[in-house]
Amino acid sequence: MAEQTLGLAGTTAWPAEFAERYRKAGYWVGQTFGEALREWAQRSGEATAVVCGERRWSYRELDQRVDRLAAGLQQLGIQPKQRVVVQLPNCAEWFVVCFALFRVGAIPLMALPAHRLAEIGYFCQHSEAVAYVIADKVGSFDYRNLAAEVKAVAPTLEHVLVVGESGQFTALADVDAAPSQFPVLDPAEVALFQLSGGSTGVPKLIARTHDDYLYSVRASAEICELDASSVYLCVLPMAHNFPMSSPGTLGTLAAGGTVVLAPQPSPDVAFPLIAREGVTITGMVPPLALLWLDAAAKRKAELASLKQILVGGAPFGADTARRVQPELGCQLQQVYGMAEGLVNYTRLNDPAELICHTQGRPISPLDEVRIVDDEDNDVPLGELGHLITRGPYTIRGYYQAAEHNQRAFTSDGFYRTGDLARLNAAGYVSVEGRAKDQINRGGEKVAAEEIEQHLLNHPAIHDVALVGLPDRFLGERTCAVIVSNGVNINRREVVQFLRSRGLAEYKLPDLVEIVASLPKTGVGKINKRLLREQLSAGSVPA
Ligand code: OOB
Repeated sequence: MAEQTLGLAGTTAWPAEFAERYRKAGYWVGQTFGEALREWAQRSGEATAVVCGERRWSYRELDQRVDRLAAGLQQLGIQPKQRVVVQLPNCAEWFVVCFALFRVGAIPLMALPAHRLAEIGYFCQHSEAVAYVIADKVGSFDYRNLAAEVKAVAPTLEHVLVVGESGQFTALADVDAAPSQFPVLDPAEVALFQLSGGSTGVPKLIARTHDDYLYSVRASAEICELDASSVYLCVLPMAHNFPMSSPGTLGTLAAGGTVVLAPQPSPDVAFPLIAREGVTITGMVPPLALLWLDAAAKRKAELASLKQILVGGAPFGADTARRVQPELGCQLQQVYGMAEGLVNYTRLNDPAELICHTQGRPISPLDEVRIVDDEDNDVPLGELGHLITRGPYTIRGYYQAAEHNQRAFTSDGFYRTGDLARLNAAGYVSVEGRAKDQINRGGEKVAAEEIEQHLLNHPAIHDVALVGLPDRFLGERTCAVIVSNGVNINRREVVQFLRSRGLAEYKLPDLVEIVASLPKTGVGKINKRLLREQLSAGSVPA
């Protein structure tokens, strides 16, 4: 059977019978994000939608700003289905940019502030982006310099739009026009690109539709019991799927609540914001939760308004999970999700046992979660295996990646998460490991192969394996195990080399080990399991 595609070439659609099922169940409601914001503005008009520093925008004001920018983008010549890479720190403009793109039918690609030339250059090339949106500077890093480098490698890029001082580029503030006619869009079409944590040489792009993403947003808001009185503090980078949609900033707006943007996640910045704005809910990765727990010992009073905190993105130990309620004074919700789709939550009224020991159950009654063995056979209930899934907001294929999709999805459309997990009789998931070649560095995903391929370009490196080693704070940290060409090489040089290739800082190896040889499997692949064991035991042949 010919594979169905969405309107955008290189995307994979749900088979018609599944799409019909998701519509019939009332999950795909046939609304675009542009229309959704209009509805929220009509409903919540003067209520505060976004707080960013001293700025407070009502829903009406946000909607009006989006209209003006959308009209300005149309005047620039931005067309439906064109791709735009958006790389902004946590700021109110991010909403205006994304929703304006939604309204004109252009497709934002959700880049993270940490990305550099290697990543952004690739995103622009692979998505054939026509525009790139940045902030002028964050701390000492000048994104305009990065944009100049990106322009040189991305021939399709026509516009660089800058929040702040534009330098040689176009100021976002100048992209402004009186609201006009916006195109009628198909909600079943691609709304945005999320990024895969990946396990291969290059990051994969995840095309999410208006129908599927809005469903996950609304359903998440419901599960987390958000309403107009909810105040969500966004401490993680806002373009990431977790703080964006699980339930995140979009879930909060869908519920009529208020989003407060934190420029940084540290207790010194976040706690005073919680006290000032009466924050009721936030979401974070486990290392940050540890920091907050430690800080709360002396500053619990500042957290008085906090009702719940979502923790996910990486394993959160049961012992730490148990500390949340007594030490932060709020309910914990564990979240196990992925940018590809499937998100699980523990529910607010679940027993402590489930909240501390599982990563929750899926959002949707139509999420299909299976635990299988190496041959894709279902394992008995409660046994450990590979988690595969399909459902109303889980993609059926990565963008423009036909070959990789053969491996990443089963022939009947289940996404292979690469996670090892078990299910209980109530459908709750416990994530216990990983089969994919990825390191989860406190929630930040590092694809081993991507870093290895860069390192193999170094003249002193003969062979290399990137592995994760246990870390008390991050859960795992990265170690590049190198067989040299007889020339000395140390961590400083390795890091410098990867930086010069434009890699994001979080991908730079925490440790470098030089060894005489790497253990191999029977078929000659590097045996990473054995290597990790040898490293832990200090028994690698040096
Ligand atoms: C979230 O999304 P991604 O795309 O950055 O990473 C997904 C991967 C999962 O396949 C799993 O390996 C890991 O991150 N993961 C967890 C976890 N949550 C995610 N591993 C253990 N325990 C957890 N609770 O990380 C993400 C997306 C939406 C909501 C929450 C997290």
